[in-house]
Amino acid sequence: MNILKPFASLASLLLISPVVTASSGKKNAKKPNIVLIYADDLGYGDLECYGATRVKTPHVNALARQGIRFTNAHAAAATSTPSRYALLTGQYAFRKPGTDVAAGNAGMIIRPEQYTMADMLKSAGYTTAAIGKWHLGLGDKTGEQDWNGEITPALNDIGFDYSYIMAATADRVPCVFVENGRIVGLDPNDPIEVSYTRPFEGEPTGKTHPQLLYKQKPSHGHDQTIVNGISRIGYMKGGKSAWWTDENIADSITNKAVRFIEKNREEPFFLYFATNDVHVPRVPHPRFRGATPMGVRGDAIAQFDWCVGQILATLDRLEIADNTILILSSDNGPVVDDGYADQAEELLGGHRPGGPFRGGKYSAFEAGTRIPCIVRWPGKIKAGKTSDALVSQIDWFATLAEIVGSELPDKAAPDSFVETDAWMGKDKKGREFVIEQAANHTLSVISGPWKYITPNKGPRMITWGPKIETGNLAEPQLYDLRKDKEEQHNLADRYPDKVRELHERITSVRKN
Ligand code: NG6
Ligand code: CA
Repeated sequence: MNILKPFASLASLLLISPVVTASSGKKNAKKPNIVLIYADDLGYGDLECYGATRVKTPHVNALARQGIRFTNAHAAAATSTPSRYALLTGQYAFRKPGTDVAAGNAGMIIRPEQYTMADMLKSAGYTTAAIGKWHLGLGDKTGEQDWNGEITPALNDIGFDYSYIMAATADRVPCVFVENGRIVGLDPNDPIEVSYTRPFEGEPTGKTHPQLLYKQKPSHGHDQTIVNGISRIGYMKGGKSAWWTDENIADSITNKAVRFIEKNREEPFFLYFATNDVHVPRVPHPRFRGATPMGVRGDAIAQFDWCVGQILATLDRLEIADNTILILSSDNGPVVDDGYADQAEELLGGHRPGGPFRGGKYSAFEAGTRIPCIVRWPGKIKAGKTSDALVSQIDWFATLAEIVGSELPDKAAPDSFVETDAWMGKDKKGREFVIEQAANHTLSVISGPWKYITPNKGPRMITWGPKIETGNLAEPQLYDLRKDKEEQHNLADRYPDKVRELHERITSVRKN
């Protein structure tokens, strides 16, 4: 593991092949494009190339055949906001208050003065875009955005030249797309209002008008403003011409992504493409309905695979696939019932969204943060590799910085290490340790075969809806993941020294 901060090292310069650009005729190091495909709530076991049999994912499978597929890769946290925060800033979310699952009207969590992955790539000459799910807040202060005008600060203040985003999640208002800080398709005669504190008078909600829920009903929570026959979290009024149609979200964001790639084909670009799939409410386009025997959750995976296929086809068509690093992963582990009665549970039929791992989204157990991760870079990364190296999304920042030869300012991406050798398949071990953050902020650490979960007094099962084991226990937990992937045998009593060592590791990371 290289813990040095990246600089334009010889290694990184060698990674970038010299080409002659048509326009200048000068010899130039043409930097690789970077496309980061980030799924939502997609579990370790949800893809065919990770063992799923009840859903076909041909495009992701192809990607895995052409690149390196990691079996020991981790998101920094078991929910979206902290995980994305860590990915884009290279700083653990537990260092920053206010990084828990954000409301749809949360103020921007990454502040303009922070140095993000997008800033880093922009300063290295990239044109940058964020398309899809955002969930890291917008505007200066929670609840004080100007939804009818320009929302500022927005993504252009943290390094993204272009953005086309959902403010939070599909189950949270406002249910609109925001393009470069402005709601798309808003009619000035029907201004939009958003609140997370009080309902708007006269506006039906899932609670007051359950008969209006013709598309999906909540199983827990999600009983506020109704959009498209589905009730959501939060209240919204007006702005009807701008409301999205859930069935079209995948198409809308994929079209924008394809257009961004087409437009920037000549110069290096960075595309952060964060899908809504497979988060709730799962409402795949009708052409994916019935694609799997698993109902909407399976069909949403098929739809996700289609999105991946569109991106791959675009890169091929424009003949830039060879000079594009494509990274595919998920923000946290899977959940089956996350608040809508969509039959995901009834139709699983033996499918294990978390693969062999225990727990799920929100959880300190492995399925919470052990996620699929594939990196493809034709000609640089050997095709068809599988790696057990311990890797984490927290390192993508520093790794990409090294690859593009970008020098990081002081204090930027403080928790991010260079993992280029693991990506290239040369380093088979990976990180010394990986820190995982559960929804209740319980920290765990993996080091070699060991996984340690810090003691905490929370309940064993989530109490507010999803049927997921939290991983909480008042005593320390120590598992040997090499022999006991499923975290069944707590060895803490047998190896007190290991427990102490790993606990200290967490304490020292926290302090630094
Ligand atoms: C929970 C929501 C869940 C999901 C999650 C965030 C309820 C009852 N449940 O609070 O549906 O939105 O937050 O998911 O409101 S995440 O993947 O964006 O982190
Ligand atoms: Ca998520």
